[in-house]
Amino acid sequence: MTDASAQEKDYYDRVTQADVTPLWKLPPMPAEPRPSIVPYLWRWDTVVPLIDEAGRMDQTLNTGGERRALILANPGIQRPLFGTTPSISAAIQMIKPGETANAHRHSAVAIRFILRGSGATTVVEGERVIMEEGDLVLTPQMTWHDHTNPKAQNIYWLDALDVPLTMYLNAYFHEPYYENVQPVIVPENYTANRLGKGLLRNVYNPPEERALSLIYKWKDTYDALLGVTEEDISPFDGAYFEYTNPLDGGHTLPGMSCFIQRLRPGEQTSAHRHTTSTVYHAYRGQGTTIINGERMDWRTGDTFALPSWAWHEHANGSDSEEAVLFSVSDLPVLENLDLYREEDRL
Ligand code: GTQ
Ligand code: FE2
Repeated sequence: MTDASAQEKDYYDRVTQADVTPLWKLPPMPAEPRPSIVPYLWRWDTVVPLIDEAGRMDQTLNTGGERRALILANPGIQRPLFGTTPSISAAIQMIKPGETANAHRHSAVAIRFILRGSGATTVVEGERVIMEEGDLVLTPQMTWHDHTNPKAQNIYWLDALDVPLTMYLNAYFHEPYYENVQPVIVPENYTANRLGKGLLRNVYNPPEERALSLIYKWKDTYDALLGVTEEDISPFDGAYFEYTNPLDGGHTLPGMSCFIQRLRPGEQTSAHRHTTSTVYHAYRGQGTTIINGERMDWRTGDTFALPSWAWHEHANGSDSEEAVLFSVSDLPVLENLDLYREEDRL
Protein backbone atom coordinates (compact mmCIF):
# COMPACT_ATOMS: atom_id res chain seq x y z
CA MET A 1 0.00 0.00 0.00
CA THR A 2 1.22 3.46 -0.82
CA ASP A 3 1.58 6.00 1.95
CA ALA A 4 -1.35 7.98 0.52
CA SER A 5 -3.76 5.04 0.39
CA ALA A 6 -2.69 3.84 3.80
CA GLN A 7 -3.35 7.29 5.16
CA GLU A 8 -6.74 7.35 3.44
CA LYS A 9 -7.75 3.96 4.82
CA ASP A 10 -6.68 5.05 8.27
CA TYR A 11 -8.70 8.22 7.86
CA TYR A 12 -11.91 6.39 6.89
CA ASP A 13 -11.44 3.89 9.68
CA ARG A 14 -11.29 6.72 12.17
CA VAL A 15 -14.32 8.36 10.52
CA THR A 16 -16.30 5.17 11.04
CA GLN A 17 -15.05 4.88 14.62
CA ALA A 18 -16.23 8.42 15.31
CA ASP A 19 -19.78 7.66 14.04
CA VAL A 20 -19.70 10.36 11.43
CA THR A 21 -20.52 9.94 7.74
CA PRO A 22 -18.71 11.78 4.96
CA LEU A 23 -21.37 13.41 2.82
CA TRP A 24 -19.05 13.29 -0.19
CA LYS A 25 -19.13 9.50 -0.14
CA LEU A 26 -22.90 9.25 -0.41
CA PRO A 27 -24.65 8.58 -3.74
CA PRO A 28 -25.91 11.74 -5.45
CA MET A 29 -29.12 13.15 -4.03
CA PRO A 30 -32.21 12.10 -5.99
CA ALA A 31 -33.71 14.90 -8.07
CA GLU A 32 -37.23 13.99 -6.97
CA PRO A 33 -38.93 11.66 -4.48
CA ARG A 34 -38.01 8.00 -4.78
CA PRO A 35 -40.74 6.28 -2.80
CA SER A 36 -39.75 3.43 -0.55
CA ILE A 37 -43.24 1.95 -0.86
CA VAL A 38 -44.65 0.29 -3.96
CA PRO A 39 -48.09 0.58 -5.55
CA TYR A 40 -49.93 -2.37 -4.05
CA LEU A 41 -53.45 -3.77 -3.80
CA TRP A 42 -54.98 -5.92 -1.06
CA ARG A 43 -58.08 -7.86 -2.06
CA TRP A 44 -61.11 -8.10 0.18
CA ASP A 45 -61.35 -11.74 -0.89
CA THR A 46 -57.85 -12.40 0.43
CA VAL A 47 -57.83 -10.39 3.64
CA VAL A 48 -61.33 -11.03 4.97
CA PRO A 49 -61.10 -14.86 4.96
CA LEU A 50 -57.85 -14.48 6.90
CA ILE A 51 -59.40 -12.20 9.49
CA ASP A 52 -62.41 -14.53 9.77
CA GLU A 53 -60.01 -17.41 10.36
CA ALA A 54 -58.34 -15.43 13.16
CA GLY A 55 -61.82 -14.99 14.59
CA ARG A 56 -62.29 -18.78 14.68
CA MET A 57 -59.01 -19.41 16.44
CA ASP A 58 -58.88 -19.45 20.21
CA GLN A 59 -57.71 -15.94 20.48
CA THR A 60 -59.02 -13.32 22.82
CA LEU A 61 -59.13 -9.63 22.17
CA ASN A 62 -59.03 -8.82 25.85
CA THR A 63 -55.30 -8.66 26.40
CA GLY A 64 -53.67 -5.27 26.64
CA GLY A 65 -56.12 -3.59 24.35
CA GLU A 66 -55.21 -5.71 21.36
CA ARG A 67 -57.28 -5.59 18.22
CA ARG A 68 -58.16 -8.26 15.67
CA ALA A 69 -56.74 -6.29 12.80
CA LEU A 70 -54.62 -7.29 9.82
CA ILE A 71 -52.26 -4.52 8.83
CA LEU A 72 -52.00 -3.93 5.09
CA ALA A 73 -48.22 -4.13 5.07
CA ASN A 74 -46.63 -2.57 2.02
CA PRO A 75 -43.95 -4.93 0.62
CA GLY A 76 -41.70 -1.89 0.05
CA ILE A 77 -41.30 -1.36 3.79
CA GLN A 78 -38.73 -3.45 5.62
CA ARG A 79 -40.09 -5.67 8.38
CA PRO A 80 -40.39 -5.44 11.35
CA LEU A 81 -41.51 -1.90 10.51
CA PHE A 82 -44.93 -1.90 8.98
CA GLY A 83 -47.04 0.57 7.19
CA THR A 84 -49.27 0.84 4.20
CA THR A 85 -47.49 4.07 3.28
CA PRO A 86 -44.46 5.73 4.93
CA SER A 87 -46.76 7.64 7.28
CA ILE A 88 -49.97 5.61 7.55
CA SER A 89 -50.74 2.13 8.75
CA ALA A 90 -54.09 0.83 7.50
CA ALA A 91 -55.72 -2.41 8.61
CA ILE A 92 -58.91 -4.38 8.29
CA GLN A 93 -60.37 -4.88 11.75
CA MET A 94 -63.12 -7.35 12.63
CA ILE A 95 -65.18 -7.61 15.81
CA LYS A 96 -67.34 -10.65 16.46
CA PRO A 97 -70.79 -10.53 18.04
CA GLY A 98 -70.57 -9.83 21.76
CA GLU A 99 -66.91 -8.86 21.69
CA THR A 100 -65.19 -5.80 23.04
CA ALA A 101 -61.85 -4.37 22.00
CA ASN A 102 -60.54 -2.93 25.26
CA ALA A 103 -60.10 0.73 25.99
CA HIS A 104 -56.73 2.34 25.40
CA ARG A 105 -55.30 5.56 24.04
CA HIS A 106 -52.28 6.54 22.00
CA SER A 107 -50.62 9.58 20.52
CA ALA A 108 -51.16 8.36 16.96
CA VAL A 109 -54.48 9.49 15.52
CA ALA A 110 -56.93 6.93 14.13
CA ILE A 111 -59.87 6.83 11.81
CA ARG A 112 -62.32 4.03 11.08
CA PHE A 113 -64.35 3.73 7.91
CA ILE A 114 -67.13 1.17 8.36
CA LEU A 115 -67.19 -1.43 5.61
CA ARG A 116 -69.58 -4.19 6.54
CA GLY A 117 -72.05 -4.61 9.37
CA SER A 118 -73.82 -1.92 11.33
CA GLY A 119 -74.60 -1.26 14.96
CA ALA A 120 -71.20 -1.73 16.59
CA THR A 121 -70.24 1.08 18.92
CA THR A 122 -67.07 2.86 19.75
CA VAL A 123 -66.69 4.95 22.87
CA VAL A 124 -64.37 7.92 22.49
CA GLU A 125 -63.65 9.98 25.61
CA GLY A 126 -66.84 8.85 27.29
CA GLU A 127 -69.09 9.38 24.28
CA ARG A 128 -70.69 6.38 22.60
CA VAL A 129 -70.97 6.51 18.84
CA ILE A 130 -73.02 3.98 16.86
CA MET A 131 -71.30 3.05 13.61
CA GLU A 132 -73.04 2.11 10.38
CA GLU A 133 -71.75 1.22 6.93
CA GLY A 134 -70.07 4.13 5.18
CA ASP A 135 -69.63 6.16 8.37
CA LEU A 136 -66.28 7.70 9.24
CA VAL A 137 -65.37 7.83 12.93
CA LEU A 138 -62.38 9.68 14.40
CA THR A 139 -60.15 8.91 17.34
CA PRO A 140 -58.02 12.03 17.88
CA GLN A 141 -54.65 11.76 19.64
CA MET A 142 -54.68 10.47 23.23
CA THR A 143 -58.44 9.95 23.36
CA TRP A 144 -59.63 6.82 25.16
CA HIS A 145 -61.40 4.42 22.82
CA ASP A 146 -62.96 0.97 23.01
CA HIS A 147 -65.11 -0.86 20.51
CA THR A 148 -68.05 -3.21 21.11
CA ASN A 149 -70.17 -5.30 18.78
CA PRO A 150 -73.58 -5.96 20.37
CA LYS A 151 -75.04 -7.24 17.09
CA ALA A 152 -75.36 -10.79 15.76
CA GLN A 153 -73.09 -10.25 12.73
CA ASN A 154 -69.37 -9.63 12.45
CA ILE A 155 -68.49 -6.01 11.81
CA TYR A 156 -65.58 -5.00 9.57
CA TRP A 157 -63.95 -1.65 9.12
CA LEU A 158 -60.87 -0.01 7.69
CA ASP A 159 -58.52 1.43 10.32
CA ALA A 160 -55.92 4.03 9.46
CA LEU A 161 -53.45 5.46 11.95
CA ASP A 162 -50.39 7.67 11.57
CA VAL A 163 -48.38 5.15 13.59
CA PRO A 164 -45.39 4.91 11.19
CA LEU A 165 -44.92 8.68 11.22
CA THR A 166 -45.39 8.92 14.98
CA MET A 167 -42.92 6.06 15.53
CA TYR A 168 -40.42 7.59 13.11
CA LEU A 169 -40.56 10.83 15.08
CA ASN A 170 -40.12 8.88 18.34
CA ALA A 171 -43.36 10.42 19.57
CA TYR A 172 -45.54 7.35 20.07
CA PHE A 173 -47.25 6.96 23.46
CA HIS A 174 -49.62 4.14 24.34
CA GLU A 175 -51.63 3.58 27.50
CA PRO A 176 -54.15 0.87 28.40
CA TYR A 177 -57.21 1.93 30.39
CA TYR A 178 -57.34 0.47 33.90
CA GLU A 179 -60.58 -1.35 33.10
CA ASN A 180 -61.75 -3.19 29.98
CA VAL A 181 -64.09 -0.42 28.95
CA GLN A 182 -64.47 3.20 29.91
CA PRO A 183 -67.73 4.56 31.30
CA VAL A 184 -70.07 6.41 28.99
CA ILE A 185 -70.32 9.83 30.58
CA VAL A 186 -72.19 12.00 28.09
CA PRO A 187 -75.57 11.54 26.40
CA GLU A 188 -76.03 10.10 22.92
CA ASN A 189 -75.10 12.52 20.08
CA TYR A 190 -73.41 14.86 22.56
CA THR A 191 -70.81 16.23 20.16
CA ALA A 192 -73.13 16.24 17.15
CA ASN A 193 -75.73 18.23 19.05
CA ARG A 194 -73.25 20.86 20.17
CA LEU A 195 -71.86 21.10 16.66
CA GLY A 196 -75.16 21.39 14.87
CA LYS A 197 -73.67 19.55 11.86
CA GLY A 198 -70.71 21.91 11.84
CA LEU A 199 -72.67 24.89 10.60
CA LEU A 200 -73.94 25.98 13.97
CA ARG A 201 -72.19 25.99 17.31
CA ASN A 202 -73.55 25.87 20.81
CA VAL A 203 -72.32 29.21 22.22
CA TYR A 204 -72.63 28.36 25.91
CA ASN A 205 -70.95 24.94 25.58
CA PRO A 206 -68.98 24.75 22.34
CA PRO A 207 -67.54 21.36 21.35
CA GLU A 208 -64.02 20.85 22.60
CA GLU A 209 -61.46 20.40 19.91
CA ARG A 210 -59.24 17.89 21.64
CA ALA A 211 -61.88 15.29 22.22
CA LEU A 212 -64.07 15.80 19.21
CA SER A 213 -65.99 12.52 19.05
CA LEU A 214 -66.80 12.97 15.46
CA ILE A 215 -68.81 10.77 13.22
CA TYR A 216 -69.46 11.61 9.60
CA LYS A 217 -72.63 9.78 8.61
CA TRP A 218 -72.68 8.05 5.24
CA LYS A 219 -75.97 9.68 4.30
CA ASP A 220 -74.47 13.18 4.60
CA THR A 221 -71.34 12.10 2.72
CA TYR A 222 -73.29 10.50 -0.09
CA ASP A 223 -75.64 13.49 -0.36
CA ALA A 224 -72.60 15.70 -0.86
CA LEU A 225 -71.25 13.41 -3.59
CA LEU A 226 -74.57 13.41 -5.44
CA GLY A 227 -75.04 17.15 -5.02
CA VAL A 228 -72.15 18.28 -7.22
CA THR A 229 -72.77 19.90 -10.55
CA GLU A 230 -70.66 19.45 -13.67
CA GLU A 231 -68.37 22.44 -13.06
CA ASP A 232 -67.47 21.15 -9.58
CA ILE A 233 -66.24 17.77 -10.79
CA SER A 234 -62.46 17.43 -10.70
CA PRO A 235 -60.81 16.16 -13.90
CA PHE A 236 -58.45 14.18 -11.64
CA ASP A 237 -60.77 12.84 -8.97
CA GLY A 238 -64.40 13.15 -10.07
CA ALA A 239 -66.77 14.37 -7.36
CA TYR A 240 -64.26 14.78 -4.57
CA PHE A 241 -64.73 15.84 -0.93
CA GLU A 242 -62.50 16.11 2.09
CA TYR A 243 -63.85 15.30 5.54
CA THR A 244 -63.11 18.56 7.33
CA ASN A 245 -62.73 19.48 10.95
CA PRO A 246 -66.01 21.33 11.56
CA LEU A 247 -64.42 23.68 14.10
CA ASP A 248 -61.87 25.25 11.80
CA GLY A 249 -62.68 23.91 8.34
CA GLY A 250 -59.23 22.32 8.20
CA HIS A 251 -58.08 18.77 7.53
CA THR A 252 -59.68 15.78 9.23
CA LEU A 253 -56.88 15.37 11.79
CA PRO A 254 -53.39 16.86 12.27
CA GLY A 255 -51.54 13.85 10.87
CA MET A 256 -53.99 12.48 8.27
CA SER A 257 -56.87 13.67 6.20
CA CYS A 258 -59.74 11.66 4.70
CA PHE A 259 -61.47 11.98 1.37
CA ILE A 260 -64.34 10.50 -0.59
CA GLN A 261 -64.76 10.55 -4.34
CA ARG A 262 -67.39 9.35 -6.76
CA LEU A 263 -66.75 8.33 -10.34
CA ARG A 264 -69.81 8.30 -12.56
CA PRO A 265 -70.49 5.27 -14.76
CA GLY A 266 -67.75 5.16 -17.39
CA GLU A 267 -65.90 8.14 -15.90
CA GLN A 268 -62.17 8.28 -16.61
CA THR A 269 -59.94 10.87 -14.92
CA SER A 270 -56.79 12.63 -16.10
CA ALA A 271 -53.44 11.75 -14.58
CA HIS A 272 -51.69 13.83 -11.94
CA ARG A 273 -49.18 13.23 -9.18
CA HIS A 274 -48.46 14.74 -5.81
CA THR A 275 -46.18 14.33 -2.84
CA THR A 276 -48.80 12.82 -0.55
CA SER A 277 -48.94 9.05 -0.08
CA THR A 278 -52.47 7.70 -0.11
CA VAL A 279 -54.42 4.64 0.97
CA TYR A 280 -57.52 4.10 -1.19
CA HIS A 281 -60.44 1.85 -0.41
CA ALA A 282 -62.98 0.85 -3.05
CA TYR A 283 -66.23 1.32 -1.15
CA ARG A 284 -68.55 0.88 -4.08
CA GLY A 285 -68.25 -0.35 -7.64
CA GLN A 286 -65.25 -1.50 -9.60
CA GLY A 287 -62.62 0.13 -11.70
CA THR A 288 -58.98 0.62 -12.48
CA THR A 289 -56.34 2.96 -11.19
CA ILE A 290 -53.20 3.19 -13.31
CA ILE A 291 -50.20 4.03 -11.14
CA ASN A 292 -47.02 4.85 -13.08
CA GLY A 293 -48.28 2.61 -15.88
CA GLU A 294 -49.19 -0.26 -13.55
CA ARG A 295 -52.87 -1.32 -13.48
CA MET A 296 -54.64 -1.75 -10.17
CA ASP A 297 -57.98 -3.41 -10.93
CA TRP A 298 -60.19 -2.93 -7.90
CA ARG A 299 -63.58 -4.14 -6.79
CA THR A 300 -65.69 -3.26 -3.76
CA GLY A 301 -63.72 -4.01 -0.60
CA ASP A 302 -60.23 -3.82 -2.09
CA THR A 303 -57.63 -1.42 -0.68
CA PHE A 304 -54.59 -0.05 -2.47
CA ALA A 305 -51.56 2.13 -1.78
CA LEU A 306 -50.44 5.05 -3.93
CA PRO A 307 -46.81 6.16 -3.43
CA SER A 308 -45.71 9.78 -3.42
CA TRP A 309 -45.06 11.44 -6.78
CA ALA A 310 -46.53 8.56 -8.78
CA TRP A 311 -48.70 9.40 -11.77
CA HIS A 312 -52.18 8.04 -11.30
CA GLU A 313 -55.55 8.12 -13.01
CA HIS A 314 -58.82 6.43 -12.10
CA ALA A 315 -61.47 4.82 -14.28
CA ASN A 316 -64.87 3.53 -13.31
CA GLY A 317 -64.97 0.07 -14.92
CA SER A 318 -68.75 0.03 -15.27
CA ASP A 319 -70.99 1.83 -17.74
CA SER A 320 -74.02 1.58 -15.49
CA GLU A 321 -72.86 1.63 -11.84
CA GLU A 322 -71.13 4.36 -9.87
CA ALA A 323 -67.78 3.82 -8.15
CA VAL A 324 -66.87 5.35 -4.80
CA LEU A 325 -63.35 5.52 -3.38
CA PHE A 326 -62.62 6.41 0.22
CA SER A 327 -59.04 7.56 0.85
CA VAL A 328 -56.73 8.76 3.58
CA SER A 329 -53.45 10.59 3.06
CA ASP A 330 -50.73 12.51 4.87
CA LEU A 331 -51.69 15.83 3.26
CA PRO A 332 -51.74 17.87 6.52
CA VAL A 333 -48.17 16.82 7.26
CA LEU A 334 -46.87 17.66 3.80
CA GLU A 335 -48.66 21.01 3.88
CA ASN A 336 -47.37 21.93 7.29
CA LEU A 337 -43.82 21.26 6.16
CA ASP A 338 -44.38 23.14 2.89
CA LEU A 339 -43.61 19.91 1.04
CA TYR A 340 -46.85 19.56 -0.86
CA ARG A 341 -46.33 19.60 -4.63
CA GLU A 342 -48.65 18.62 -7.41
CA GLU A 343 -48.21 18.17 -11.11
CA ASP A 344 -51.03 17.77 -13.63
CA ARG A 345 -51.09 16.01 -17.00
CA LEU A 346 -54.14 17.38 -18.68
O1 GTQ B 1 -58.79 0.05 16.99
O2 GTQ B 1 -57.69 1.10 18.51
O3 GTQ B 1 -55.59 -1.10 13.43
O4 GTQ B 1 -55.05 1.03 18.41
C1 GTQ B 1 -54.19 -0.34 15.17
C2 GTQ B 1 -54.07 0.21 16.44
C3 GTQ B 1 -56.58 -0.33 15.43
C4 GTQ B 1 -57.72 0.47 17.45
C5 GTQ B 1 -55.44 -0.60 14.67
C6 GTQ B 1 -55.20 0.49 17.20
C7 GTQ B 1 -56.47 0.20 16.69
FE1 FE2 C 1 -56.35 2.31 19.27
